[in-house]
Amino acid sequence: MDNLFQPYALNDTLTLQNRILMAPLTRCMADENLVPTQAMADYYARRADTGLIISEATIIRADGQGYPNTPGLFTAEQIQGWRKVTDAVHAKGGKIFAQLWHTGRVAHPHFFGGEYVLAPSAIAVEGTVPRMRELVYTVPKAASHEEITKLIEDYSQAAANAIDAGFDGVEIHGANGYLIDQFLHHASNTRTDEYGQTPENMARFPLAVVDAISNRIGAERTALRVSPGAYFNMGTDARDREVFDYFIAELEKRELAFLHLGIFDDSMTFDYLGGTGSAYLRANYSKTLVGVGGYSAETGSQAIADNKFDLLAIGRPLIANPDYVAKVKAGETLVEYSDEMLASLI
Ligand code: FNR
Ligand code: 8K6
Repeated sequence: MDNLFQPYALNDTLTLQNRILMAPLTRCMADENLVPTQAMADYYARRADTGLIISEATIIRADGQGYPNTPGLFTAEQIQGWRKVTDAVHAKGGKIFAQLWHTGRVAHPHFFGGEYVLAPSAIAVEGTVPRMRELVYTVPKAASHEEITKLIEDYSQAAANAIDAGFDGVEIHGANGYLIDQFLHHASNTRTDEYGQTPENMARFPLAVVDAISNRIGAERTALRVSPGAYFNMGTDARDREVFDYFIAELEKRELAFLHLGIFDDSMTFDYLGGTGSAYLRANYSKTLVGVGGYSAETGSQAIADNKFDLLAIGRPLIANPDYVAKVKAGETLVEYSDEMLASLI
């Protein structure tokens, strides 16, 4: 597993101390103003020996909220709260990116006291908010051109706020059926204007967000997570393939810090992608790719050796083992993850 412990240069600006990334993990532990707490700073600092921490998804503005107590990056208090986190991680020699999030139609007016949520099209996601079963998802409002322009500005501002808060960069959350992903799939985007119907149109908003943030903070500090396979908060549609073919080809032209697959289990295959999410991205994108989803250090190291991706993100095992990197290095037995562990930050 030596390959996991080699440093990795993302670009001229950022070199990671090893190839194990902490995957973004929503914990719903921010305070009532969506400000990160001292307990969160301690939690992230305990994981500073990973090559890069990607923060839990962090909302860019109030109407992006879809779950209780998810942190934000849009008030001065939230920026200060994150400053405590980034300082604690840096003091221990780590690096940390903020994952920037707007849940789109997976938001709920309950959380921000609004009248409606925004999405590409007025198509509701089925079901109810997890662990808040009384909250049924609402039919979203299809975002107007003005609202789309404002969303792009707010993503860019949140990225600037992340840099103010001391983050080393940002990962745009373009995965898992949230706002950006909603533009990229036919099941959630039926627009007939320049944001819908064709691959070029459906990729327009996601690329505008990528470019606005890259221009604001530098492409070398900007990363993106994508889910070419529809599997979470999203229906499947074989036409999505050509949307992602176009989108990924456009990303290939940009010098992003990395591209990260969004998936819970990378052994899942998608007919229209012709295999797994990581194999599809590897075949269509030549730059730094982060793999994730059900890997152990052993299987992840093997996947890197087999050139399936360059960096390995670890999620649930890092919830169960704050000292994951040290334990793997020393060959110690890991504590197994269980969902009950989500109740507290260890
Ligand atoms: C996640 N995942 C996730 N993904 C993301 O992009 N942003 C997020 O905030 C979260 N939050 C989150 C919370 C919890 C409790 C879990 C279990 C997962 C997905 C995560 O980053 C990762 O892709 C999966 O957990 C698969 O990796 P592991 O856990 O098999 O290593
Ligand atoms: C409240 C947190 C919300 C953010 C993400 C929650 C993650 C939940 C943990 C596991 C859920 C697994 C769902 C996998 C979907 C695959 C469907 C085929």
